[in-house]
Amino acid sequence: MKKWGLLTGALLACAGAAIALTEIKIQNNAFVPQYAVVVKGEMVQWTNLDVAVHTSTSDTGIWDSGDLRQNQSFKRKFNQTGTFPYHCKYHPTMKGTVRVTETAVAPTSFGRVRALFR
Ligand SMILES: [Cu+2]
Repeated sequence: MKKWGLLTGALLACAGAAIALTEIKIQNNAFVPQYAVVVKGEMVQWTNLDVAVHTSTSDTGIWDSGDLRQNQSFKRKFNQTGTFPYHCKYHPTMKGTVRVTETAVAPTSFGRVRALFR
């Protein structure tokens, strides 16, 4: 039942033609998924589920979420194509990448998504 509710919500969000939102969880000192592919103009939202404070900080200084406490989120719209690596300021092992494409990538297996980052 809950699953269907979530699915319906996602479909309604699409029907409303709102800006697509890709959600990245920060959980157990990791970004999940670590690799995200979005289309130009879409939003990415990071939500920290850990008790520890984390950040989403661009490796090249493009963005910095500031401190995200548990259940806090940070949203950013990606208007340029490219590959954008980021990390957590407090935990150097926490790394992630957002890849922004010009057009939608067809539904992919993890392998195909991974291949985009090579
Ligand atoms: Cu962290």
